[in-house]
Amino acid sequence: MISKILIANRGEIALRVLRACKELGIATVAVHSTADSDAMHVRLADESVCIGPPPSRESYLNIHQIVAACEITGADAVHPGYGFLSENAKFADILEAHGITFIGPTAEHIRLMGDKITAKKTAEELGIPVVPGSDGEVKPENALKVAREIGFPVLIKATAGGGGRGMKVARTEEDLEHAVATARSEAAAAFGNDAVYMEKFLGKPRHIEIQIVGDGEGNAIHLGERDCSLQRRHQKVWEEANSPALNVEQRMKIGQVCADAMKKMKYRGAGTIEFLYEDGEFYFIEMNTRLQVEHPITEAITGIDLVHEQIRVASGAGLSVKQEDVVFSGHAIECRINAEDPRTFVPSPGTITHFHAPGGLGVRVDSGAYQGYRIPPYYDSLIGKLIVHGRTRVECMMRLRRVLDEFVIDGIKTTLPLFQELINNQDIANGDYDIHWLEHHLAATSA
Ligand code: MV4
Repeated sequence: MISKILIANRGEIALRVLRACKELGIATVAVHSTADSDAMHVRLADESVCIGPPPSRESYLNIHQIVAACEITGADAVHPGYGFLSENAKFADILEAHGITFIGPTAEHIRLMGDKITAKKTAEELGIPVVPGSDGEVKPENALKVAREIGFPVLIKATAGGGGRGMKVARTEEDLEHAVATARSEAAAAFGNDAVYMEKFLGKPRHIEIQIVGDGEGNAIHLGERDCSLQRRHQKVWEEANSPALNVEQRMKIGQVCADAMKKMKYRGAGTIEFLYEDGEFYFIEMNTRLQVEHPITEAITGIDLVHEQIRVASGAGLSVKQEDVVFSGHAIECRINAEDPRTFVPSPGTITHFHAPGGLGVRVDSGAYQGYRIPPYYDSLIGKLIVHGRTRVECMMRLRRVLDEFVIDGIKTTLPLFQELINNQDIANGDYDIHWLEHHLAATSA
């Protein structure tokens, strides 16, 4: 049984994890850089350890400091949150070597899914539909042959990439050589690994991801999908559960395919299987072996606390529910609130002079911000997540409109006005959007 969890993260997710630990009666250790000494999760934790100066590589990414903090406090488990070390297989290995439980998948599964070529091969072997593409790595000498077999346009992707990093489109044979060479050199520079692979380029897909949880012993469940198509430069802005594009049959079918795949690989912990969805077909692109930012909308429609499940599984207690116990109820939308200019998205750090979070039935605000809190300039600009639930999508949108007008954050610029615009847009009201919609909308309305 886990007795003390060190939360190796910051901001809203550190607070979110801390809340789950407290509900389970587990002691909490917060770690923070010198820039985060007055953060909410530090104030609420049972203990806190300063692990370094503001730069992430000297604090939240510093494995030695985090392990030392475990030794000092006697923490017997670490929750990595998302980002930072959450998908760092070496970190998972080092913790296990110190007898500290890593609340997440095995290092082996992190590595398997972190390499996008092995991830895709594994998905295909497990019966998950994938994007048509190369069988493994593509090199300059075989690129043209592979591209002709796939059919243009094609997308070149870095195997060590993910999240949109290191992708190049080739629309014709003339574009191909340059696209492959550029992708390889950028991948080598960004990831220290120049291996690339090729896929059929899908032009107008939605981004739909399936939440799964496994107990590491062959049981696994799915918790439905999230539609994350409203993105800007690969940063998700607005996410929904359910997807407006799916019906119940599609949801259950793709969910079961994913759950069965996770049973076969004896996956442990929470994971997200990412698809592109176009013309009624699902195409696997990546798997994330971590809790995701947008997990609260899945919690809203299922009533299941995903961090509770992660901690239960890590402590060997197994899943708290069986698939037949999972009930999907209603619709939820998450708006990511960033300390950024709502038009230019330029970061806007500074001190919050007024902070009034909205409330009422079906309203959740996950944020570590408070009146007088100073948003540091060193980390990503997410300051909170607004999650709204309704019995239907219409009711959810009505509630979201009211909540956006109630939310007060003064002293810094935030992206709240962007959502007040989106909530009144006809395409959004109709759920009629794909992965390019938001950038096209922003370009069309900024002119
Ligand atoms: C694609 C694609 C089109 N065709 N793969 C971007 C991040 C990573 N999740 C994979 N991504 C894409 N892969 C094929 N074969 C388009 C994207 C893509 C994208 C995907 C999801 C959400 C937003 C996106 C924005 C640009 C490109």
